[in-house]
Amino acid sequence: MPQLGTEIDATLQRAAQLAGEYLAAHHGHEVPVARAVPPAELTKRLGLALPQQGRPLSELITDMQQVLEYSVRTGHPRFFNQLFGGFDPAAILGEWITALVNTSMYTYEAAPVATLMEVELIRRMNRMVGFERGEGVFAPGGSNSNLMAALAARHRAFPHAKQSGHRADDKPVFFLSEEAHYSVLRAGAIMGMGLDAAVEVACDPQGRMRPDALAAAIDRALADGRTPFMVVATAGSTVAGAFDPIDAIAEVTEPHDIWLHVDASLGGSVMFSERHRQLMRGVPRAHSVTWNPHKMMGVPLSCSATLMREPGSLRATNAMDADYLFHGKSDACYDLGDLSLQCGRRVDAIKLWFSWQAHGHDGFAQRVDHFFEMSAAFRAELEARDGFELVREPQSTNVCFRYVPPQLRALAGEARLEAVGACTTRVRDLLTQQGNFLINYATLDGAPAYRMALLNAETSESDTHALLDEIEALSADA
Ligand code: ABU
Repeated sequence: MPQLGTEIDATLQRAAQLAGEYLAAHHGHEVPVARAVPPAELTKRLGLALPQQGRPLSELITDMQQVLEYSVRTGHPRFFNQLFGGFDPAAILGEWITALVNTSMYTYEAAPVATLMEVELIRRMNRMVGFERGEGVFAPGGSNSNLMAALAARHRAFPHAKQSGHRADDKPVFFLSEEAHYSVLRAGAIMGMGLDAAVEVACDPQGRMRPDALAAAIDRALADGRTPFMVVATAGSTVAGAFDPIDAIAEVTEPHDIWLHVDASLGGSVMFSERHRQLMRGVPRAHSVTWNPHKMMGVPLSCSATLMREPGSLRATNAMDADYLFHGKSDACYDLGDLSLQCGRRVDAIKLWFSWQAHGHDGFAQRVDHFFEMSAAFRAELEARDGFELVREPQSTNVCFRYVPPQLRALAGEARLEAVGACTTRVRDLLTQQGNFLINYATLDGAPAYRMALLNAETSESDTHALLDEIEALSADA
């Protein structure tokens, strides 16, 4: 056993020092974003075998150094690959405290402080989306929150399903845009109604669900004897960052009394911004919202709020009243376990609470505005350079584009699209091998396009210009 106050102190102090050096190194661009080492080679270098006998705590500092060396530096200013990036010292402090107090979110008695923090955060986030009486919990990610919303929607339409499953005449059907996150589709499979229960609705050229196409799809489903029970609007789509028109969609769903869920995993944070919250106009008309503080708010993964307009929805859907845990008082509003899909549930509230204390509402608003400004500046830079083409008119923090190098500019039509798409994936592979930038791509309108995610507060304009310089250089031979 390590001696309290000696080995633990010394090891944690050394770990804190290394953490500081780690963050400073990528902040100063002294290190690559990632080292692209194939799995077999990395396995060899890491020496992953598990020992029979334990090792001294102080020795694990070497292991920590290895983890830091070979992990992708998602806090690096040139990490653009996912819908998160950067680092937040206050949230990291909260995460460290979370591990230190190590508890589970099912009962107030096991997690009094974290429960009260979660209740306060959920209350605030609910108010921000216009759910004055709402309820909610944190979930392990946006996919899980979307599933919870789908289960609540299903429970409202088919309450018998919880006890006895679906009946032959239920014929459930739900609707999502063709650019919605795959977790929404998958919810149909998980709920046992199958992927065929999902209808993908056409989008406009910016990637927003078309309300007229939704209305037509609902009419067709009703004519076929199916029961529409949920429409999922997306606020900040995964690839294009598009915001579906929630108000117009609610105009379609309300006459049919269909549950409206808003997957605002990416976009929920626009509610901080006076300038940009209009993108979510109509959200108080939704029944549920998914909102990920681990995206635009920069809180470490995972942190996803599942918000419900009507109190009681989650408990009615998920409660099992396990006596051994809740002791007959599972309706106590501070025992959150019966609201969630998990039993043991990690604490995600503390890191967000700490981050909110450090930034305040106004700090988050500035952060969101800053990302939108970076996105506008990046768009302008693409326009100013020869050969760069926007694939979608950006609506938020994602900018999707292709680069047409001089040698491909004479091509036209399908041949051009195919050649430029192939060049995009080759150059992206080269960028990943080099490790100085990490940027993702996705197929849009028939060919791969770069997806620039501007969600990293460490990134400066010179980082984004350096990326474009590198794409130009690598495309010359690709
Ligand atoms: N779960 C959606 C986010 C995926 C991404 O970071 O690209």
